[in-house]
Amino acid sequence: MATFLTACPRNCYSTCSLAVTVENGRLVRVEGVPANRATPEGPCLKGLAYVERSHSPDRVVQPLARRRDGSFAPVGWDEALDRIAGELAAARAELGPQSVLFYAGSGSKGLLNGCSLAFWRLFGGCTTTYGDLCWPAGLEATRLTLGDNRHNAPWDLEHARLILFWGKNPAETNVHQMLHLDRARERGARVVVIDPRRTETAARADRLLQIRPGSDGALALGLGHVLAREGWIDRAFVDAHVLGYEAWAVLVAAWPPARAAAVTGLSAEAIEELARWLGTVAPVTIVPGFGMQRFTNSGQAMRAMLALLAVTGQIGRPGAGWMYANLQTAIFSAVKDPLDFYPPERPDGVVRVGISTARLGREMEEIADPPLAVAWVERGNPIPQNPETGRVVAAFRRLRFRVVVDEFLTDTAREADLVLPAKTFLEQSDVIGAYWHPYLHLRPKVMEPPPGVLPETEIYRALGRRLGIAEEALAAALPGPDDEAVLAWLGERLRPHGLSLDALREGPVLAPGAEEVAFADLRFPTPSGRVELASAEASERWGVEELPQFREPEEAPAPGGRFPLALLTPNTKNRIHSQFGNLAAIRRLADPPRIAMHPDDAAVRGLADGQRARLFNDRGELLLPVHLDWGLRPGCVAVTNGFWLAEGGAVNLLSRGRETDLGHGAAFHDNAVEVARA
Ligand SMILES: Nc1nc2c(c(=O)[nH]1)N[C@H]1C(S)=C(S)[C@@H](COP(=O)(O)OP(=O)(O)OC[C@H]3O[C@@H](n4cnc5c(=O)[nH]c(N)nc54)[C@H](O)[C@@H]3O)O[C@H]1N2
Ligand SMILES: Nc1nc2c(c(=O)[nH]1)N[C@H]1C(S)=C(S)[C@@H](COP(=O)(O)OP(=O)(O)OC[C@H]3O[C@@H](n4cnc5c(=O)[nH]c(N)nc54)[C@H](O)[C@@H]3O)O[C@H]1N2
Ligand SMILES: [Mo]
Repeated sequence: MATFLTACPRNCYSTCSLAVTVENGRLVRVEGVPANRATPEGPCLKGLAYVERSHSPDRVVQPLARRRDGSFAPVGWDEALDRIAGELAAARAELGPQSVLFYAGSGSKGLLNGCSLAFWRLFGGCTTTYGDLCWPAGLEATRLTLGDNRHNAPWDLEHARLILFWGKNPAETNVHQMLHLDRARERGARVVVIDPRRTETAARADRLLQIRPGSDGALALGLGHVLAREGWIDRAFVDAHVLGYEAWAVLVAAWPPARAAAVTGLSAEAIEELARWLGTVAPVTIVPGFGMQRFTNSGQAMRAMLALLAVTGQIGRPGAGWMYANLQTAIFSAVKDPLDFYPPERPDGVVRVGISTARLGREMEEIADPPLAVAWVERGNPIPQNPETGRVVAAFRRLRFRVVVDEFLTDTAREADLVLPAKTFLEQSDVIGAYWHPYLHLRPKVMEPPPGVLPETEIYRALGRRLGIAEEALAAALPGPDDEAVLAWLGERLRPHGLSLDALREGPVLAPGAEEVAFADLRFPTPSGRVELASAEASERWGVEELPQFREPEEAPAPGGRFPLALLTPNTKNRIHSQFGNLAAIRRLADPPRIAMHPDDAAVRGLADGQRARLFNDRGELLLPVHLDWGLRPGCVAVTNGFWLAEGGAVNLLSRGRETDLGHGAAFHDNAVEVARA
């Protein structure tokens, strides 16, 4: 029996440090690591469920080939790789390497993930996606305003006296933040939640503002109006560090609380009160979530929200600031690389960064010169998770050949011609960062994968050999096969940053230069060196107004229209998107897919609690039981995302493939629907 320090690599704020105990090659225990000041209390239920997940009988542990009837049969590695190499070589010969789509999702963090694209370059190139499903509207809004995505340490929240959870539900999506929230409350902090749903987080708040979805920009402008009207402005900060204050003041002058109230569905009194708190309580931390930036107007909304902290001088101080994304650990540039989010600004003729991930299905079908023939998917489950599931399925079906590398037979894997098994985070060493706390982690190999499972790096090596790629080229792109070689490869990448594997073996390590208080030096790496309320870059790059004007979301539901309800598809406690829901430990405790509705909305449609109903729009429909929820804003319905098509709950059958105004994100919540008796 041995215990190892590691970290959870899921795409989650918390990125918990974990102590995992292995006995006879099996994971038997998962515990917390108090040395991580952000996640001292240990794993959530999903983290504990790794005990089941790592050895689940449902894991894919050998290559599987799809039969004509849609079922899968095991095949040997030689046969699988020969077939894949044959299909890849044929597509390359006939149409060129860019007829191969390389699609990578957010299923697992790690430095080794970068090896995949290195392989596809050796293949001669490929087509890949730009943008991101998760957070780019907010990232870009923050970058345009502050110059960089950094924030105060998670535990610094304890110093805040006013905390706004604006479209974020940490009680489910960042459970460790609740500890810091509780400590802040013990010190007397006031807490406000802005969310159309009465979330678990709202239970810990002094106020809940149940805003109309997609109208946060208008709320921010209304709050700004009151701050300016009352003179609750930090003049010294504004004069020294803010660009565009005068123009912003003109903009907010047109947004008295009555106007903001009419647009947001909140009362003018509530807006006045929150503005008074923002103007007279300090320090203030705004914790905007990713959920509220999934609209076609959210980049501008985020800029309007961030302006509230700039004009009140609540940046660069303990307990203050904008806690959106903390990329202090992104030292290997994985997320800072514009290729992740932007279209080919640096076309190199090898990798065609040519498909918007938000419009995956449509653009897979439409892309030409060359068109796509083959798809390779790893770490992602785009069929249920990308917008417009129907189009994504159709696009995959049109291809000649599909390969999916995954731990489980997901919806996307079920569409593949060949499914290759994936390792788990316990089966290959790697190094990971985080996007909330500032720690880097070594994630050591703590057990052998099941016989028949190869890590992606070894899959690529075997495939490369079959494709005739030179051994030296493969050795330059991939670490060696055994754990010592992987560790040496990781060590080489740590060294230039003054980090060592030995230090990381001892526990979580703060990123070099990690700041407890971000922007404490009041240097903002924007074009002007100031916090930019007016941004020329915003309009040049994205075609939006220089100031964060408010526009309605493209698909705002119209009362009395065909689709009068707004569909929210947030995340939920016991899954990470489409992961974990297949485990027995989770199924025992988590809700099945269901349509949360306000009882008044259900009553006018003749729907009772538990009754099966049809949730639909022009793009698709789901048949699910109704769950009456007095905590939901009327006019909204909610189904958590991440359920599989195979379980009848894939919410993206209803969403449209469309981008956010900034950053090439996916406007999942810009989605009008109706519910009727089934
Ligand atoms: N347990 C768990 N944790 C997770 C994840 C998970 O799947 N499960 N996923 C991880 C990832 S990748 C992400 S992106 C984050 C996401 O976690 P969060 O940042 O919390 O984002 P969401 O859950 O998408 O949405 C948060 C809230 O936004 C609200 N919301 C929706 N529309 C609006 C709006 O127009 N205005 C306002 N003010 N609020 C709105 C929703 O009702 C929801 O309660 O969580 C991470 N952590
Ligand atoms: N309607 C709606 N849709 C949404 C959202 C929403 O709020 N509403 N949220 C969006 C957001 S924020 C996100 S981040 C995306 C998430 O969507 P995806 O990035 O597709 O992530 P997951 O659903 O977590 O699926 C990841 C897959 O990777 C597999 N995997 C895990 N580890 C490994 C590994 O080491 N190797 C390989 N090869 N595979 C591995 C898992 O088994 C899983 O099948 O969903 C988006 N979709
Ligand atoms: Mo995400």
